[in-house]
Amino acid sequence: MNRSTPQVERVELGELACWRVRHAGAELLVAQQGAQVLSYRHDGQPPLIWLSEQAAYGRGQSVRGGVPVCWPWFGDLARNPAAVRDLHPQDVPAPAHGLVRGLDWQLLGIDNTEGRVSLAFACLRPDTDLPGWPVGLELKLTIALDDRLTLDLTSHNRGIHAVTLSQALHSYFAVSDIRQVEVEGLAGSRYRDSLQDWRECSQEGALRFIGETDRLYLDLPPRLSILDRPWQRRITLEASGSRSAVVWNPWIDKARRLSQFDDDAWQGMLCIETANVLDDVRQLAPGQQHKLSVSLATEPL
Ligand code: TA6
Repeated sequence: MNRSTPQVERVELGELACWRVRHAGAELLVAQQGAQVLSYRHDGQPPLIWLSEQAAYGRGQSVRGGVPVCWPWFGDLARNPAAVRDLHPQDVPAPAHGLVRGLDWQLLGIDNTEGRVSLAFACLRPDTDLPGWPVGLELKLTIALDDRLTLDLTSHNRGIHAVTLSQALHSYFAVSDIRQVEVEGLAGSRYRDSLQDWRECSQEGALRFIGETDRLYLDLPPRLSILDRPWQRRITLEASGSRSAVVWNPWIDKARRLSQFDDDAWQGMLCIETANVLDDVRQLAPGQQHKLSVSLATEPL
């Protein structure tokens, strides 16, 4: 196979139209629904992006794993700042992680130049009124593969009112054993612990895992990494347009309650979600844009 010429092919997984990209010894799989990265791996190595073995490829539901897009709010709307909550009608149920991860997105184009393949998607506000989608707010995701994988999530306020967003690129990473990895770059940052009634805590040193973990970190540097000694690698995340991230592992009990998730799958995955949450939510004035980006790579130890 010619390693320099990227290959892009359309494939069907269950009910979902997907795009498989092969380039420079790496393979990327993206579902058009939700513009969801499903998997990303380099030949001969364990995957970077984790995909559940119980994944269901059905219309209207997010696939467990990959990088679901959480927008125009992250998580439980009720736990968001008032400026984000106020965008959504009180009397309308608000799905977890917003409105777009199970919607059909439109492929705007595939660009294949200079050793970089990028797929651009747009999520258009459905004709059927979708309460909670701020009028005039447009959403695009560009997914680019060269020696790393870069996701750019751009919100553009073409409306006449200011809009405040919380959002996340909900990235699931594959790890050898959650009990033997650590997250670097969080030291000294404050975080809200959703498992301790959202109280504010401070991170001492690198983060290691001894149980269910569900934390929203704030005031972060651009670079975080997952140090995985058993797999002799470090996964790096370079963020821009973001000073916050969510770190999540369900551990044993919650794993049993999750859809599309083997009871023991908690051992081999870790979510680090590049975000704009809590103090880091973003207000867009009319005409303004905001780009939330993350670039993923792996380095040998
Ligand atoms: O990002 C962490 C989190 O909010 C967890 O609390 C857990 O609910 C996870 O997202 C998965 O959510 P989902 O709706 O995809 O099952």
